[in-house]
Amino acid sequence: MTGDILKYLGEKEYISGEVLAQKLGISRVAVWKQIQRLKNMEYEIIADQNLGYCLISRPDLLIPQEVQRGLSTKYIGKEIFYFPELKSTNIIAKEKALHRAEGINEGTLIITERQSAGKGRLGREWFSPAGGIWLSIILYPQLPPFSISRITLMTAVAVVKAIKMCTQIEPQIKWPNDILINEKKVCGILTEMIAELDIINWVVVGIGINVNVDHQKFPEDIQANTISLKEVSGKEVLRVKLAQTFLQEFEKYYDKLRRKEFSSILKEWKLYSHTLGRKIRVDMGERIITGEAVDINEEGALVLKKEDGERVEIISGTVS
Ligand code: BT5
Repeated sequence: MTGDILKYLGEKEYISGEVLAQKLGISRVAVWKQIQRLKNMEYEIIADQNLGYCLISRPDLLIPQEVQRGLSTKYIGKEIFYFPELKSTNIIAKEKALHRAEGINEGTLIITERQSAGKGRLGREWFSPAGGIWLSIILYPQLPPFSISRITLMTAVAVVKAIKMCTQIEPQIKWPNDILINEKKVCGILTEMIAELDIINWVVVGIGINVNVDHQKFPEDIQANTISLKEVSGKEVLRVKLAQTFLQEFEKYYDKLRRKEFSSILKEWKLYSHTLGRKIRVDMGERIITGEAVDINEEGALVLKKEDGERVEIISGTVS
């Protein structure tokens, strides 16, 4: 309902309570109540006895009416479930993804202001205080299960592009799912899926970006390796704008992936790579391999050249 009133509330121009009431088909008292509700949501609105109401500024909250305002995507973010706080957007997204038949469509988003139990890979924690972008996207790609690595890689490219477009900062991608600025982690991606032998049932892509977060709020042991966009740019970054830009880029690259144009995405990925050409150590859980990162192949796997010259392809692991 507050979404409806926002359609008519002119930015920096007045509209009378009476006209608003007529347009919405509600009483003037009901209009007043809606205005109070918007003010509680940090919309700055002034009221003048003769002129009516005027919207002065909008909050930088990731609420659906703000994220969807001016969003030019075709299907990513058409449906948004917003929570001021929750455990993990990936948990909710995975529950929702099961309900495709009941109208949960490709591109549905779960967004929150903070997570109390944000998840990283392999059961690791993801710290998600207020000020970041913590969201998950539900996808139903008609692609074989191995494409999951490609989805993570294309998401990383979309994040880098969006950060570049909104802040002029150019981050780097550490294979497979970290975005770094000055060698410190600013964003992580968690891609989860359920698949059958040859087809994916659903994918949930979780993205966490430290936008206006103070990294000193993180536990001491990770402070030295983390950073936020605000800390790099020296000022707050508009989260709504960044989220919209990311969603637009995400849709563009996901469409390319579906059109089987992964090669061109991979080319861009390589431009932003932090990993290629370095001597690295990959922890794969049951074993650790060291060598030089020489390539990312067409399936999104990391190609490592060991000291004895043997080349190995690694599908998932933690690089250091
Ligand atoms: C990741 O895991 O990097 C995936 C993070 C995905 C987070 C998003 S937020 C929205 C969605 N909902 C969720 O519950 N999750 C997703 P991994 O590569 O395993 O890295 C985890 C490690 O990153 C931790 O062990 C910490 O060392 C570090 N870390 C935790 N929180 C961080 C933060 N906010 N910024 C930078 N590094 C962090």
